[in-house]
Amino acid sequence: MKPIALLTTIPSDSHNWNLFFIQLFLQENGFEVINLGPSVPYDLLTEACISHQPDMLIVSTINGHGYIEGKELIKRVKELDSMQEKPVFIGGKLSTDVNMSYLYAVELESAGYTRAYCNDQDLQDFGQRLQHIKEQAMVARQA
Ligand code: B12
Repeated sequence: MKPIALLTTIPSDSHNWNLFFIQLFLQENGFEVINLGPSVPYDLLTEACISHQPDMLIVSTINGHGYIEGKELIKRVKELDSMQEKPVFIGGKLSTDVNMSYLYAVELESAGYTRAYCNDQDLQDFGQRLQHIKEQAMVARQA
């Protein structure tokens, strides 16, 4: 059985090609992906976390509101017992300004994300982390 990645975005973000791209990237890296699609309300996301029990959560957001709504999202997700120890990543276009993007990424990691990505080159680092999470999930299933 493959590890499960729950893929979401923030409530205001209606872009979806980024979601398709990340879905394919996760699938190529050996994950079963549940893609909640664009404009996901917080309550729908927390319900999906409870019902699917994912091995990790990925937030892809590019509309520029990720640094605001991403903070509310992680607060709500980390209130769930089942998600407290699970890795949660956020990435995409946090801003059109490179320096602001890095500042927002730091703020989002302080808010509780395992890692916040804001540069297309970060996919290499993300891919390496996926391998680690996949191995951990397989070990946990065998235990
Ligand atoms: C297509 C597009 C649209 C389409 C969306 C169509 C659709 N069905 O998705 C339409 C026209 C509807 C649209 C609307 C809007 N858009 Co628009 N849109 C774009 C555009 C041109 C391309 C986005 C895209 O699909 N790229 C293709 C995907 C595959 O690439 P990507 O999204 O960049 O994802 C890559 C990375 O971000 C990264 N990534 C993404 N997620 C994650 C997650 C993780 C964990 C990791 C590691 C990496 C990662 O990996 C991907 C591959 O490298 C961009 C500009 C641009 N050139 O990027 C603007 C852009 C995203 N839009 C923008 C804006 C502002 C809007 C609107 C607010 C415009 C408006 N005033 O109405 C609305 C927002 C609507 C909403 N409520 O969200 C801004 C966002 C600014 C910001 N981030 O600060 C951008 C950047 C344009 C700009 N330069 O100003 N948009």
